[in-house]
Order: sequence, then C-alpha cells, then structure tokens
Amino acid sequence: MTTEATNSKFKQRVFSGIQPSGGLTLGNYLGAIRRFVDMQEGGIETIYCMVDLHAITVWQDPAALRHQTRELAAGYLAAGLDPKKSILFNQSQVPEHAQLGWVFNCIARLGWMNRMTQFKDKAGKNAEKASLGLYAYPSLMAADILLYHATHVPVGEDQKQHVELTRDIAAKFNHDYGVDFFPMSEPVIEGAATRVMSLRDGSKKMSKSDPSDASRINMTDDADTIAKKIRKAKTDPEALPSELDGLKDRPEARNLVNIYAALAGISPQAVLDQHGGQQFSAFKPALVDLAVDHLAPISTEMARLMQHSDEIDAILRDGAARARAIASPILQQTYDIIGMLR
Ligand code: AQP
Repeated sequence: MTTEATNSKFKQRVFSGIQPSGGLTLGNYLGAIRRFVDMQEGGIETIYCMVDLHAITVWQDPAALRHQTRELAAGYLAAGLDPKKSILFNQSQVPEHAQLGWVFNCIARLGWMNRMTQFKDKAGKNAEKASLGLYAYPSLMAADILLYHATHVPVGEDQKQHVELTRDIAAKFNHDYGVDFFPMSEPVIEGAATRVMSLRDGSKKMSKSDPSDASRINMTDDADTIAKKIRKAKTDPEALPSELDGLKDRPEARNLVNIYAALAGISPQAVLDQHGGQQFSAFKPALVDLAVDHLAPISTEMARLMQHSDEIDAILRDGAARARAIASPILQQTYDIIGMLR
C-alpha cells in the first residue's frame, strides 16, 4: 500500500514540537518554527508542542525548565504562531503522550532503537550513564505525532530518522493488530536551513545544549551579541565562490551562505549571485545587518511577552485542553485495539 493510499482516510493534520532544553537557537527558528508558521497559514489543522517530557531525558534544573518552557512559548508566539489558528501547549499537561509512549515502547524493537544516531551523539562514549528516557526518546516522539494522527511533521534534518521510526512503529502496530489505525506520517524537511551548523565548527549542528555560547545565535541575543558572534564565526581565507559547487568542501562558508539565504528568503545560489567574489570581511557585515533586522523584532516581542507570563500560561492551558480533546479518544481507541479492559 502506498503512503498516499494509507493516509487518504486521515484528515490532514500537522504536529511538531521543540524541547524547552535551553534557549531557542537560530537553528530551531529557521529549521522548525518559521516553517511551523508557514504551515499554520496553509488551511490544515496545526498542533505545536513544547516537549518538556523530552527535555528531562537529560538533567534540567526545575526552575530553569519552567522558565525555558515559557520562553519557548514566547518564541512561538513572537515568531507568528497564533493560538487562535494553532494549538500550542506543553506536553506534560496532556498525559496521553506518556501513556501512548508506553504502548509504543512495547511495539518498537531494540534493534530499531540501537540504530538511532541522535542517541549515539547525545550519549557519547558514556552510553551506560545515559538515562533510559534518552534511549526511549524516539518512541515517545512517535507517540507525540501519532496521538493526533498527524499526517505532516515539519522538522529539521536531524529529526528525519525519528520520523521514519514513527512510521515503522505505526506500520508494525497496524500490522500486528490487523488495523489501519495510525497514518504513515510524512516528515516535511524543506528550505535552505534544514541543518544550521555551529558557528565554531561547520561539522556540528547548531544546538541549544552546545557548551559554547559562541557556537549559536540565541533568539534572545541582542544586536551587539549577534554581530560579535557572526564576526567571530569560523570561516576560511578564500573569497565566496560564484557557484554552489565552490562551497562543497567549505562547510563553514556554506553554513553562512545558507543562513543568509534562509533569512533573506532566497536560494543559496542567489546569495552567491549577489556576493560571489566577496571576502568574508564584506559578507559578514551584510549577514549581520540581515540577521539583526530579522531577529530583533522577534526578540523584542519575546521579552515583552515574558513580562506577561500569566498570559502565556493561559494560552498553554487552553491549548492543552484542546489537544486532549483530540488525543484522549485516540488513546482510548488504541487501548481498545490492544485489549485493555474498561
Ligand atoms: N541546527 C539546526 N538546524 C535546523 N533545524 C534544527 N533543529 C534543531 N537544531 C537545528 C530543529 O528544531 C526542532 C526542535 O529540536 P529539539 O529542540 O526538539 O531537539 P534538537 O533537534 O536536539 O535541538 P537542539 O537545539 O540541538 O536541542 P538540544 O541541544 O537540547 O538537543 C527540530 O525540528 C529540529 O530538527
């Protein structure tokens, strides 16, 4: 059966989430949030979550976690997510996520989990000391998506493998129980910035939890900080090429070109058409201007919203109630399918 045939009985619905595991980065913004906003305008139901249960797979200070969750919500709202158009909530307030996550722990195979590259990256050499939650993370992520029968999942490239695992779990569940209950959710990975790299190391993803603050642009950075970080971003001594081929073995240069393209809403080749032949001493100031123009209104609005945390909390409470109204019957039907007595 093709994906289209399998999914045709399901209403189109978008689900995605971000962990409140630190401050939002430019990578989260370009790779995820900006595309959440685009999809909100597409006439499909959109559900966006702050996945706090995922965040605690590594240690989080409780007060910091509460702050980060509100700040992430402020980032969603400041970037243009509208609680009247999208459902916005934090995962822990919809207990069905953890409940379906457990069911999927019993569907997912150890061999599948062992292939997850994000676990290997995050656990590093010390896998024995990693939490069981970090290992099971992709199975909870499958529950997040399938609890809403979501058909589309906008993510950055690093999450592609987890959405593929979600499809494997859905297919195995449907097969084992002889049903066509869960859809084959599609990852939506588009644009020039599906993988924004660290400003200090072009082989590493820009990440909230990178110990070096200079490696990322935070959505709360002020104009001076953004300028300083871009000026200090690692590059090479060559001028920018005029063709994309010339960026092949230059990850840091390619990263800055991709960031420029994503912020300007043009293709990387169009950036090279405008800036090819320039040294970084000329290109970086142009990138600083673009980044500051684009990000300053968002960070100002985030700061304003953070002064009104009651309003943020009310939006999340309302979102959780609306999310539960969808999630609860789907969990109950799942329980019925697997034979839980009620
Ligand atoms: N560098 C990136 N470029 C493009 N997209 C990115 N995303 C994250 N980093 C980049 C996308 O943002 C969404 C939310 O990610 P997440 O917070 O759930 O987890 P993550 O992918 O592990 O993000 P971080 O920033 O690296 O968090 P930490 O440091 O806590 O692990 C996803 O769609 C992701 O693809």
